[in-house]
Amino acid sequence: MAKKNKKKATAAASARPTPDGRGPNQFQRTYTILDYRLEKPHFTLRQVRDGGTIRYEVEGKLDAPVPPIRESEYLDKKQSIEIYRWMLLNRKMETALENLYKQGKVVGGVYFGLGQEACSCASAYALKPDEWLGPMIRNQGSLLVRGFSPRDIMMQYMAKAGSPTKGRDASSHFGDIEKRNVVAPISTLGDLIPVLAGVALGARLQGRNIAVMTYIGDGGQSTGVTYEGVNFAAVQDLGLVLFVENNLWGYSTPADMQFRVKDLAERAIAYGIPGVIVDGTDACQIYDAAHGACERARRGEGPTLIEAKMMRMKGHAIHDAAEYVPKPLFEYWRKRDPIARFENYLVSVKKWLTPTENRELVAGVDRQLEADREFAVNSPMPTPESAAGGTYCENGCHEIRPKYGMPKVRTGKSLGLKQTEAAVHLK
Ligand SMILES: Cc1ncc(C[n+]2csc(CCOP(=O)(O)OP(=O)(O)O)c2C)c(N)n1
Ligand SMILES: [Mg+2]
Repeated sequence: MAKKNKKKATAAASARPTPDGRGPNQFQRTYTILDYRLEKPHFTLRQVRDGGTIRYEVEGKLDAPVPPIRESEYLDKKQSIEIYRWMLLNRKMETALENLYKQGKVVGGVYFGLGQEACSCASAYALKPDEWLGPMIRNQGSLLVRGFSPRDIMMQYMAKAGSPTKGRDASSHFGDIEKRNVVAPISTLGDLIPVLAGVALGARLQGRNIAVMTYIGDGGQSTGVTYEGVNFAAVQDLGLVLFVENNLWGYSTPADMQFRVKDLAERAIAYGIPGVIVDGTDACQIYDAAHGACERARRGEGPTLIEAKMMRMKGHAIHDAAEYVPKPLFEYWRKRDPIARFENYLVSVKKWLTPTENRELVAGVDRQLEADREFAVNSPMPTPESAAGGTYCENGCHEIRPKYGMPKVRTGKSLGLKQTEAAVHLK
């Protein structure tokens, strides 16, 4: 008997792949990461110590030709033009905010999503109105898509009485749980992920599978709560659509010094969920990946992790001139500007917009922004006495009702799950 076992063990051992990789490979595991990109940028960032100073150098193929926009499997002409308009509004609103800051009208800092407009706008565009979004600071475009106006965001940065937080916060910490289904950004990186997973669980308990979308950066994805949140969503098959925005920098630390995996989408393998890579400067790729992930969420099949590769084209916030970023890296990504490329796609490739229609569209965005800027600048600051109100309600006049109420589902039947699975899902 012992002899027989020994033989088996030897057979198993000899079946292992040999270190040179030529041995039998039935133990070899292979996983697929869907990669939508038409270009795979290849460069590395190195930290160089130069006497007492530290700088970064970029090495790689920086003169590669700019790839075309990948045709969407889902977006039609009208939808594509709408996304393009959101992206323009996003960019031009941030330019207006920068000017307001320089005029001393902004209280606090300003954060920009320059170069990331396609990621913010085309992702949020894939959600249905009754689904949920949890944006981060660079996703001001997502806020616009969900129904906040540029004047809301401008008033917020100027801490005006009419701003979403009525002047109590001068940054991005606002949402709307009543109408727009937007969870306010949480500064502690990663914390939005379990919150959004919880929103999906809440909907599940009402008998519905919905898509919930949030974002995390290349720096923030290393936090423990990111792991906990995604893992929870994975085991419960919750419809979390997580965009990992790999913009190559977390503050002044390059992505190459943040993690050891080649692509952050590989993290999905360890969670046991699908991982997708997209070019974060291509609105069609962003939308298609988001749409696929949302549909999967709606079918109750669980979360998806989408890594969007792009570049933070400004510093961390307005105070940061990003001088540590090697200039050739900016030049490389400037050629991949998401708006210029999408404009070229719509006007020259698809011919969905004539040059005149495009000019009119851009002028319309400018007009809207000018009106909103005027409104925001001329709107009043909060009165000092208002600071004492609105935080705690003592009269019972601000009852916050749960949006979904008590659980309606006791089994997962309505979700098409087997009873045994239902028990797990509703635990
Ligand atoms: C848990 C946690 N650690 C540190 C910070 C401070 N912090 C705020 S933004 C930031 C950099 C984030 O980089 P990344 O996640 O790549 O996002 P990006 O700013 O590039 O969009 C850091 C370290 C924080 N807010 N939360
Ligand atoms: Mg980053």
